Amino acid sequence: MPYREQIPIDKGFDNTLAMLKDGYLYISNRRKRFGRDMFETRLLGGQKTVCIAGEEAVKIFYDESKFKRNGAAPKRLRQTLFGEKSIQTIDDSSHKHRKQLFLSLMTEERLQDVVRIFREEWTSTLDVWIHKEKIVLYDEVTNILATTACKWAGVPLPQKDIAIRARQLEALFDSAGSVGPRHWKGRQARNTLEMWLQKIVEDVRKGNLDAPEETALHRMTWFRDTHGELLNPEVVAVEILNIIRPIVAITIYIVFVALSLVENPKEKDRLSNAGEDVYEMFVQEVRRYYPFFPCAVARVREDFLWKGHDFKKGNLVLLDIYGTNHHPDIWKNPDQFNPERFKDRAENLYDLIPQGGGEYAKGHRCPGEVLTIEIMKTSLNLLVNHMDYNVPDQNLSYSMRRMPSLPKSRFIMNQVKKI
Ligand code: HEM
Ligand code: MYR
Repeated sequence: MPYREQIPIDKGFDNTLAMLKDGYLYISNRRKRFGRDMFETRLLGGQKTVCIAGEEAVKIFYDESKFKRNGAAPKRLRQTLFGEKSIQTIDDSSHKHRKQLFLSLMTEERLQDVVRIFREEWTSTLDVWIHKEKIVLYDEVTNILATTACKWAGVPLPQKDIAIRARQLEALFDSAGSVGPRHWKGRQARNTLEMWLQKIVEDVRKGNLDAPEETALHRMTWFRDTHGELLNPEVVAVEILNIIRPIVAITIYIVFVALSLVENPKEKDRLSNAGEDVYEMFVQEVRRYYPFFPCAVARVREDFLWKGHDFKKGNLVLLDIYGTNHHPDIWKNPDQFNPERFKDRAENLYDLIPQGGGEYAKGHRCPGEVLTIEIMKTSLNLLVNHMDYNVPDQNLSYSMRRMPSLPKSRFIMNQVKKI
């Protein structure tokens, strides 16, 4: 007889409110209480859900024969963060085929392009910052990234629209983990942005707008699915947003980079004019340490037994991203910020998972991970070596309940100078 047991249960008909209340720590708090990396709960309308964490859990979660994504993401996420019929919600051959489209945009050359555009935008904005009494880094970098993302993707964005589009793109990720007005703002922003991009896709198809061959706009507009058909303009718009929106979301990581320099002043000295590897270690630790994506969600494809638990077809499973990045079996002193932990660390697809785990082409791991790391390294270099600034008194604390989290003051700087 294979070994079976009843895993701990977080009691209640629907614990969605408790999840929103505990935020990033919902799964970790219960794992600690139960002394197990796996427990059962009821979420999202009382659906039976198994929460899992740790390296072994990442391996099973990214085993495609065991889990699927279609029908897993709740409607409120599709209406804000993901969009309908997006890559996050498909499986098997159509997923792999579409994943190649995303990965084909991330060539060495194209990554250099995005970094170059970003650096140019930051540098010209710095000329404006030096004349301002103070700036809010989160808002400024959101605008810089919206401009960068549209330029890189081939999407026309007139100067007068930058601030408006940047706020709408921000609303897509800012609304995903919230209820009430903040959530509604995201849904509205999605409708507006999808309509804007659909029109652009139709213009490209009619020959009224030129999209350079290497851009996401061109590639996605002319991409053919596994049946050889072009995607509907609505789906193209959804997937272009899957490029532009997360590039804008890097603003959160950049603010956490700035915060980490305040919280760890000694690190700043070590970074000034240090080598590429030191920058890489630093941003890896920022991605591990600070809260961003709380968990990933999938559904059981067919019944299977794992570590004594019967996973039943259709059950929801949440992989604890934040908790795995702080798991004591993987990370020594997980709650200390220490970039040195990445020195000579062997690459592992299943332990550092701020942007998902497993292999890029086979599963749902984030195709924008290298781009994110490169943009973060560039920002760190700009903050440390190319500008000087003062961080006045402000509330830099960040909540473990707000998803996505970010410092309350959104990082105010004054006396900004170029160096
Ligand atoms: C998927 C995080 C930036 C494009 C994901 C996943 C996570 C994630 C956790 C889901 C993994 C899973 O479901 O198993 C992040 C974070 C980012 C970021 C924290 C920092 C801002 C980016 C960037 C791009 C991007 C810059 C593109 C330029 C995508 C796409 C998917 C995805 C298209 C869906 C992949 C699939 O379903 O196969 N990301 N990401 N992300 N990300 Fe990112
Ligand atoms: C992006 O894809 O735009 C990048 C990251 C956005 C993170 C937003 C996090 C908010 C909470 C989402 C809950 C996910 C539960 C499955």
